[in-house]
Amino acid sequence: MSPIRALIFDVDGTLAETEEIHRAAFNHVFAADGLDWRWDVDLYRDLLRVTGGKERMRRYADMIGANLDDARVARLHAAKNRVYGETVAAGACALRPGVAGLVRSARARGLRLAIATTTSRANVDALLPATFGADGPALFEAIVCGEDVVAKKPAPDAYLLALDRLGLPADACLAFEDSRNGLQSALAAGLSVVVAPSLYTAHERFDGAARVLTDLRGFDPASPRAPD
Ligand code: XBP
Ligand code: MG
Repeated sequence: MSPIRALIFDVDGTLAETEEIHRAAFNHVFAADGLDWRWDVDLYRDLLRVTGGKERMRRYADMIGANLDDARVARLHAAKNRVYGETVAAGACALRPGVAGLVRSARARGLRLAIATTTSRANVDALLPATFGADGPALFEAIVCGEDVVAKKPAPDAYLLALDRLGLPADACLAFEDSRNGLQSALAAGLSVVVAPSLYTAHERFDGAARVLTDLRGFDPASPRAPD
């Protein structure tokens, strides 16, 4: 196995517990747009099997037999992301335990950092400075978002594009994920994957992960696999 040269992070649920903020923002814009939709925690857990906010709304409309045209999906999604961005910028979200330490220590050791997410770029642009500080975006040399790929997770596209932008083979990188969809995406791109399940993914199965951890506190990228 090659030495690890880069760490590639998922965003939602991995860097921070953002999904409750997404859910609240969805519910806010549904009400503001005159829809009587309300996604509670149990329903949202189920809907999170569909990655991407637009795709999630379309799936829900299909589930309940509602007609939601593309223009309305786009409008609701943009409004949801605005509410999400404002909420995150106001300081509503912190990094998960261990993330700041891992990112800073990796940088200090010369490891390169990237992001592979299916969320929208606007959401990443809001989250990184609000959580890491003003230099947050500059910490990551490649940031692949939902708009950058044809197929969202669990397809490998986001990770393959991140590897391409880093110019590194999969066996020189480690992926960090919180969900089964994300794990499958990273595995399909040939990566070793460390999973720290989040609020919405604790019930999922993570077959194939190199490690499944409560959180990233104390994680050493030089020893990604659990001792035998
Ligand atoms: C998680 C997702 C995203 C967010 C919302 O992405 O599935 O869809 O819930 O994002 P990841 P958008 O864990 O890969 O970061 O509404 O911007 O699509
Ligand atoms: Mg995630």
